[in-house]
Amino acid sequence: MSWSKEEFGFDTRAIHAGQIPDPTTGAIMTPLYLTSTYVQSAPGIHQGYDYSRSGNPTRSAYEQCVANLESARFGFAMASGCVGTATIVHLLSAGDHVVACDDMYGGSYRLFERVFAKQGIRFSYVDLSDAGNLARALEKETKLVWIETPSNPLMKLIDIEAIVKLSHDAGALLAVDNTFASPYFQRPIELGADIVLHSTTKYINGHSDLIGGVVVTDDDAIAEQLKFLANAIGGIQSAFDAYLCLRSLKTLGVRMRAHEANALAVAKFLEGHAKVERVRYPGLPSHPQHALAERQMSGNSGMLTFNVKGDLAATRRVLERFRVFALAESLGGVESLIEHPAIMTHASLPAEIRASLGIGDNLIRVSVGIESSDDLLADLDHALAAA
Ligand code: P1T
Repeated sequence: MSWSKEEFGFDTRAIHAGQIPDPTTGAIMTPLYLTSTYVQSAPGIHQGYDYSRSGNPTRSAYEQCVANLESARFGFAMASGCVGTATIVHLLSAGDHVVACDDMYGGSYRLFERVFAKQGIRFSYVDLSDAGNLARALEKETKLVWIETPSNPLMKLIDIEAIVKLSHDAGALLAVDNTFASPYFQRPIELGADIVLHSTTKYINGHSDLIGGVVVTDDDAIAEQLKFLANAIGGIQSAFDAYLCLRSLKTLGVRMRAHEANALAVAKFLEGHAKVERVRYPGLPSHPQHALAERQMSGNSGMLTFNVKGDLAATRRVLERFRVFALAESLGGVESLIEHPAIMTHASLPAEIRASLGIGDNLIRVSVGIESSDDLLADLDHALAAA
């Protein structure tokens, strides 16, 4: 059964796509195939699987489901978001050029600058929240445009359709890191993007109990190359973690609706708080790109940032006072997390770049979970009193 988006809604596909009752037992849930290899009836004659780096039935079911939710045909489950990013950049060769957005996960920047730049791939970092800046940054050698929208941590949005057009006119592929929105709220491939990346550590798994990534495409030729790279490099996700992600996908819609409702309540509360200087949440009319958010996404996740009125010491006092929010890196889990980008998730960005972007000492990033919203607001109020 194809579980097409024309015929079935997102929540139905999240529960059924890529999955069939086990043919040998009728088990309704996809079994966890803990096997490295598969018995062949004659050399080269097997049932579609020969070695679990190349393919595993649990991983395949999950890859089909997540690709379906991104409105695409091919998914490649990787051991982490970073391996997914690296596998995409391995599509390029020495001498190629990449234009990337200026605000992104610090680990992606580190991978580009400290691993791939050494291998002869050049990167330019540009504020692509103004698509016109892309036209000025494209070069003859530009083979890939890399965007993260909403961006980590500044919640900037990038107009995917505008960037698709400029990238394709220049002969470059567009890859979108869709981690912050999740496929529930944003599907870049429907807007013309070539490749989507997720750190599935975040919303897709949603329970903060594994590290994973997935690369999705609807293009046969790109899929062929990604399949080759996933197997050749071997950064694939374990069957057990693929099983957990497949299980988590079933509640993705339910969780995202709950994250959105809580995040909107938190964003409004913070915007009205005397100790808060600024809130960045695309779901608020005060977000400079609120209109783009409404056009490009069907809603907003649990991610937001705010600036405390005060210096680093005041911000530290706030961060150390939470009781429900946990002070921790990562995001997208059912539990609320809070963190300090300059010291934690974005410490790998050079200080002068952080300063020029606006990742300052009083910036706090919040991943709003799905606890009772009153408890979250009370916790914020209690912590902010220390500012
Ligand atoms: O941690 P890993 O699964 O390898 O994913 C990397 C990654 C890629 N893209 C985005 C947008 C991300 O946020 C991340 C990881 N981010 C964090 C750990 C964080 O706290 O921001």
